[in-house]
Amino acid sequence: MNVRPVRRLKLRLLALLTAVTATLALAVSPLSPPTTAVAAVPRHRVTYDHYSVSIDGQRVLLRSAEFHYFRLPSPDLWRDVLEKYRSAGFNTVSIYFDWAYHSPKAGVYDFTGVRDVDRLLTIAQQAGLYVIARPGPYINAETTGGGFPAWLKNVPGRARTSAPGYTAAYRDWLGHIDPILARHQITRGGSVILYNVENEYAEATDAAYMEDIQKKARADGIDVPTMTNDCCDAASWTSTWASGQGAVQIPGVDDYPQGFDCANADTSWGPWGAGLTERLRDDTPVFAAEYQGGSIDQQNAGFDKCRELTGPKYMKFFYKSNLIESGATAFNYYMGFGGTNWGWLAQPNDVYTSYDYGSAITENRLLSDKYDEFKRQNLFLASVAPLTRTDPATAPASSDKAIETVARANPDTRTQFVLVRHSDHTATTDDSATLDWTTPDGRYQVPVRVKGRDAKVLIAGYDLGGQRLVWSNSELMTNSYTGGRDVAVLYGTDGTQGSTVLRYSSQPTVKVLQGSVKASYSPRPTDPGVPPGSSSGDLRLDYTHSGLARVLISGGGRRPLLLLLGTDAEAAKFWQAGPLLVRGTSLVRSATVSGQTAYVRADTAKAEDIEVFGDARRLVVNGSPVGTRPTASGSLLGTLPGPKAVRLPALTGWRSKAESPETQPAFDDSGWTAATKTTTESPLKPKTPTVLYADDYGYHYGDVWYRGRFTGTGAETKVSLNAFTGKRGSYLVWLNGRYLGSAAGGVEADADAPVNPDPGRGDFTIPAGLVKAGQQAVLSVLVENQGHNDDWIADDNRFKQPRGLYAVTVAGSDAPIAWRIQGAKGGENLTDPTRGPLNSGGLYGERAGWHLPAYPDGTWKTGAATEVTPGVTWQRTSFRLDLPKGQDVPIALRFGGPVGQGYRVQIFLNGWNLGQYGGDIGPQTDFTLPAGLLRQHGGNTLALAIVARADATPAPVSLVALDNERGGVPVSDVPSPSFR
Ligand code: IPT
Repeated sequence: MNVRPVRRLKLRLLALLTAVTATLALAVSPLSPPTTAVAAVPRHRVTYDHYSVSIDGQRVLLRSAEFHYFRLPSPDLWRDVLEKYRSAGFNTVSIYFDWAYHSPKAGVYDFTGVRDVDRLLTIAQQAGLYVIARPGPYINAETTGGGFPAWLKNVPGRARTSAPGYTAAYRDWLGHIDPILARHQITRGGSVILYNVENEYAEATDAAYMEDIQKKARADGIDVPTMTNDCCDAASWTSTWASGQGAVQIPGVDDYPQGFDCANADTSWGPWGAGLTERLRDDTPVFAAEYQGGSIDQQNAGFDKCRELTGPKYMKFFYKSNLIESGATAFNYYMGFGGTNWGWLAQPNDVYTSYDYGSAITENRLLSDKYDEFKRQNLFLASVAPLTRTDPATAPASSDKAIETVARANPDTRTQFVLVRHSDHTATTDDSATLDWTTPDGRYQVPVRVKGRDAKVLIAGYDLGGQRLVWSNSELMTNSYTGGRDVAVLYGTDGTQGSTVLRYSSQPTVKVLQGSVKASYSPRPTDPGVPPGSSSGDLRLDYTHSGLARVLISGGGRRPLLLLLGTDAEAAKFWQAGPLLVRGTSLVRSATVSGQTAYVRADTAKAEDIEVFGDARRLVVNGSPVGTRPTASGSLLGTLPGPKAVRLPALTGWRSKAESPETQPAFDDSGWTAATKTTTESPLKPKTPTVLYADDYGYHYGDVWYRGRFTGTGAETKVSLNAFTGKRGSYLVWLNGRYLGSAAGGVEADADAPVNPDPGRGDFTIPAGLVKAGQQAVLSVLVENQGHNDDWIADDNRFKQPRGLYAVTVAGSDAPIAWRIQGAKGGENLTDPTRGPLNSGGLYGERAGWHLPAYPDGTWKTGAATEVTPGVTWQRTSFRLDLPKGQDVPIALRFGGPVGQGYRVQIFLNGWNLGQYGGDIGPQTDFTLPAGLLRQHGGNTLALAIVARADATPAPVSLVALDNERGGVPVSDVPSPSFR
């Protein structure tokens, strides 16, 4: 993201479950549900109108969250996360496809292993999710180059326009990705339902380009509707692609009402606006193409602060307000799970290694309180079909001006949805009011209370299965017909009063099974349509939201209803899985019923109860029969075991070795690339006689070494350098083997104003006598390329900012300097295609395979590197894990103490670069070691490359288990080639 276009108002604000007796013969149940024969692939049709998207003519409310496979390099874990999405009530996942992740070199593409997006799309479908496919070509997403491969910096023509060079390049990308997406479209039996064209494309407004992406997509077989995400609100951006040349079928809008100031999470409240998704066309649904689900951490506050910034209070107020005020029926929350900027995936100006994003599902795949809130809201949206077609309606008057209401109604069912919130949207007070509510079933005085920052969506006139819900001041979470009865979960703020009114044709029988609930029945002979003398009337239940109350209602002319009335926390214990409602466990992944056996897949962090509501008499969880007893609620109650305790090994047996031989004058660099080019595609022209930009020589990611030879005059006093590294980067300088020091690298030279002449200037004093007259001197410079700028505003000045040396002068000499450059071994011709282009750079150890498993480090010094000197020092060890099978134990590498200063550490697990630690980089001390890359049952190799700018004592590291769940998904080891 770019912070520069301050003229845009909103963007200006950026700166800112008892022991159980088994009663049933368990032996009769098989341990897995019977599999059904594979049917012919069904094909479906996606349409849309003013109200919603429809699939095969059925309106569907799209509940999506964003997921980046490229930030989780372990395909089996894609299933874990996507199942967690589904269990939170999402029915859709939105996925960016990152061009840079797949293409090391123009014309070269890889869709295998961790890059197997065909497998990803199959898993998404198996998890029961529709897919919004977002292949760019530009994606932003705080990923290096905004998804553009760095080789594109060498392609002439402005990126994100119809310039011929760029056009040929993006058409090649789309030519590779589109056919994969096409065969996974819902129209061909897959689950891709929408195709996102470009990303927040506003600044270049090249309509022919927008049109061509769509033409290309159609030619490649894309037949689902096209869409786009317009940045941030229709009023401030020049183009929405809602009409005219380049228009998409369903234009959408991005909204980030909380902005990104995680450091001020406790005080931020909507600095970027009300977060109301605009209607861009009358014949398409209102689409929240990206709606803030977390935040980047621009202040290095740590992602827990970002989770707080975008926590349940924010979600309740902003998400519910947007639902009712804007009438949107398609929501994509960015992000549901953020993941990891492993390797050189980060766009360094906005993010560090972790892309946790303060999401509902943490980087280590744990479920947060935000996950509970998504579940409460999503299950509501999923249960109540009338929400897919609503118009603004007259809202009930509030007796107290501190509380306001906003309403929508479904024109067919007349079901009403009333938003209740503080009139002062920032208020944190506790207020009560009475609503004078004319519902479809009569006029009522409804008590409401808003305690602190909150918002509620109340419902009236709703056919809840076989029931008639007249109104409730509790919020509905879910309702379903299961086990021969309607079952509904309603909830409200702990300690607040709750009332629910249901309509019957005669007085029903009410049994309070748990909790304290008062029931009263009042006939309503005067209701319209009710014959005089009839006893049709209202059953009113009054209670306090406290723990969980259970009420069974039967008779009254309707099928039985079980009402479960709880607090927010009690509601969050429920899972709607397939034909079952389940209470308890840390996660219910899926459920089926076959015969009278319920097959449930669930995770447990401790031994706890599981309660299952549905047509089942026996229970099998994770393939094991569970003893249960029937309850008065008609459910089955059993107890599940927790996980076995896990002990992680201590990291011992270290060996270390310093390298940086490149600093020595006699080092043989004859195999390096001579930096002799005199032209570059970068709009920023170098201040050196030959181009020294790393990308121009095919060295795109990670560290780059330079060696420059010149003949000494003996009068040299100072060397002045300038290098671009991206934010968080430095460069280190040696002359004739002597370390001269380091400087912070430049991020970019200003694109609009005259070029910043000193983006990353460093001046280094040359000690007298170091350079001798007439003798050859050798400058050695290690430049840390932290990743590439994005192209948010379609500005080559920004995207094509170089990495590497930009200016070099030696005071006291005008002798020509002959430069050689060395980055990742092989450059664009990958030597390690398994791990891909972003895994490793040009450190000596990386070029020599020191990061790889089985590298022979037997001659290295024993012990960890406790003291390092400027330059690069490696330490390696190996450890074995044998974690209990059928458990999910997310493990991280933890650096002890405060974040280390003056050095950074590149972390390699089994050869995979899992991030960078250090004070220059960010606040992060825990680094995710994802299962799959981490061999859970076998040997692992850990290699740390320490790049020190000064003498330093590196922080000690240890393995930590961040959770322990019985359950999870099976995870196989990701192939990790060894040193050969
Ligand atoms: C929006 C981008 O579309 C998305 O790719 C990501 O960068 C997100 O921002 C921030 O994480 S742009 C919007 C915030 C201006």
